[in-house]
Amino acid sequence: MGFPLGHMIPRVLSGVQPSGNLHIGNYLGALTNWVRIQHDYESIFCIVDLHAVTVFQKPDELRVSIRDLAALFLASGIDPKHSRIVVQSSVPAHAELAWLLTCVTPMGWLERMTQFKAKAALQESIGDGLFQYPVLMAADILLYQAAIVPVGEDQLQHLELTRDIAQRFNALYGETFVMPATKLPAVGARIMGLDDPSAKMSKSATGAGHMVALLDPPERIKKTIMRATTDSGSGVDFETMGPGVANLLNIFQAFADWSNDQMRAHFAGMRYGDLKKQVAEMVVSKLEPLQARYREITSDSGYLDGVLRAGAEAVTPVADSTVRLVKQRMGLGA
Ligand code: AQP
Repeated sequence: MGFPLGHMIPRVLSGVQPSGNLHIGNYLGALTNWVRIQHDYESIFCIVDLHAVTVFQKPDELRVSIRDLAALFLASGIDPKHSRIVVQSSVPAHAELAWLLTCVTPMGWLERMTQFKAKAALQESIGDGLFQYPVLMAADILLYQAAIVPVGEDQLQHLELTRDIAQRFNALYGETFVMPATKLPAVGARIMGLDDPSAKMSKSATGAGHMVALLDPPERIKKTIMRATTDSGSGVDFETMGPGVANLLNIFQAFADWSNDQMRAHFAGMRYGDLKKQVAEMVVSKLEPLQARYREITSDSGYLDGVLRAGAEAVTPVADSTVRLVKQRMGLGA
């Protein structure tokens, strides 16, 4: 299936955790960007289940989430004839490289990670895996010598750390890793919670009106958006608008792919109720076909198995050769 990974053209790597319902933030911040650029590169998209278990996941639910996420990648437009869809835990080299990189990563670097601080604050007991999360992410990227990593804004700090780790390794042991560049989407890099536009939309948030999940039925999507927090104004004013209104406009623009001028011409002065209605209609119209494709894909479990098997088989030789090189550089092995 597809061409063998040969590194003739630069590689793209990105991933999503199967840690809950995928939302429009994940979709606009990551997936649509992946789909847009996938054919310009050798593309690898991971279901990062080893990241998901840095906080407790119910095993039966996790098993289902992994497959659901793979189906959502496909339904969003990832082309399995070209791109590789890989379940992280099915390629052992991810964990092996993560350990080797842990040994060159100062703890102080990890203590500065804002996502660790935010997630740790929500846990009663903090697992070491949560602390090491960014090193595993660095391993995911460096394992495939990825040149481009398309992510949302919340991952910028982790990408910076990945480059620091790669640089440190290269300085200690000689040139080994390609330096990965971050690729943010032009619009939609940070979608905020609909109930609280000061916090990013997040799978693990529990508020009822917080997010629109990709598989939410149309009525629910409309209800969530119609209830979204705005501000004390009544009509869209591009100069003075608060974060809630800006978030709704951002969501519309990212889905519609409109220019700033088009947005201003269309929405300036519009009443908040009408703005919400139009945002809801736009989101529903874009998610309905995705949901139909998702249902089709999940009705054929053999197809999904084949895609995941082909993905793991294609990337394993690349991953293994990087680990071999790293171990050789470090003086490990017989
Ligand atoms: N709100 C967001 N806006 C834009 N992009 C976002 N991403 C996440 N939230 C937003 C991007 O989605 C990709 C996958 O994210 P992830 O599942 O690996 O982890 P996350 O960033 O921690 O996402 P969540 O939704 O907040 O999940 P939980 O609650 O499980 O931690 C990344 O490219 C990310 O930038």
